[in-house]
Amino acid sequence: MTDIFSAIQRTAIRIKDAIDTKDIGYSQQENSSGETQLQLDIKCDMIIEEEFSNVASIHTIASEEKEKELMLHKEGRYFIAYDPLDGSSLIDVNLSVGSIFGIYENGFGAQNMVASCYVVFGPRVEMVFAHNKAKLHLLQGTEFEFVKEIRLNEKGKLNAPGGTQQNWKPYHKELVDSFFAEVYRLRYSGGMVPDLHQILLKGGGLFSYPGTSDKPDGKLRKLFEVFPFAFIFKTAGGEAIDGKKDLMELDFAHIHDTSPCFFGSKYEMQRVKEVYANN
Ligand code: FDP
Ligand code: ZN
Repeated sequence: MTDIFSAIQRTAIRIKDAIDTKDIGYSQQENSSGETQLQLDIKCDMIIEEEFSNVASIHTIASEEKEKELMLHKEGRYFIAYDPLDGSSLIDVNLSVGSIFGIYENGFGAQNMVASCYVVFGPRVEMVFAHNKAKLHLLQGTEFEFVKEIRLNEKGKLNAPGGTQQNWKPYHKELVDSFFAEVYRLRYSGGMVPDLHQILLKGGGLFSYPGTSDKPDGKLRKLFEVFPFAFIFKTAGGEAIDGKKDLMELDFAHIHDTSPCFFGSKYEMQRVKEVYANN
């Protein structure tokens, strides 16, 4: 796995450079979810594909920006699903974005996940890699230095509610409001990576992206976004559910499938389960 960890570090340094220097205009292409790709989305996808092509232990990759999976090395064991530039719609306003990597063994699927990683491109570049523990690293020059292990508290103070409020179910609105009534603070940038990174580093809270009337299965993608963060939250002592079930127990049918998702510390997840159990 060290070779994969090193390859991700190289991609992070190259993506950081691309964010700093490349044109951010729209391309003429759409990705599999029907979103118009930025030239930068395509560039970052290419960087990751290039770096992973040099790692013999990687069997197959699947990218949020590619329609289909791509086999790289027949003899490899690992299957990596990645979102090259999550939150790329925030690039033009200079908010933080990220890359997400789910590392699976012998095939994609939550049950096969063995490690997970994301990189946040903010004022500084940070990386969280979860295997047995969730560990924070900071880019200093050309090296990632270990900073600390991430552990969530039992209860947090932040509330990050995703999705269009008009399309929320009434009980979901009550759930979100119940945390504000307990003086949780609103924190939502619209970038999954920085929004979840904030909850992880501030000790806990709730990030929710529910099923809505227009998107019953939510927006966030299982293989590239939901499973990788579920693995990290669980490794850090938190929980990750779809409302009722542990996200890591979900199946997937297609690589671009989505799921409603809730991430946080134990206290908030207990409330989510209570509310969703009755609905
Ligand atoms: P984006 O479309 O900008 O890539 O990946 C999906 C995502 O961003 C997440 O990063 C983010 O959490 C979510 O969409 C935000 O969606 P809403 O605008 O519907 O809140
Ligand atoms: Zn994304």
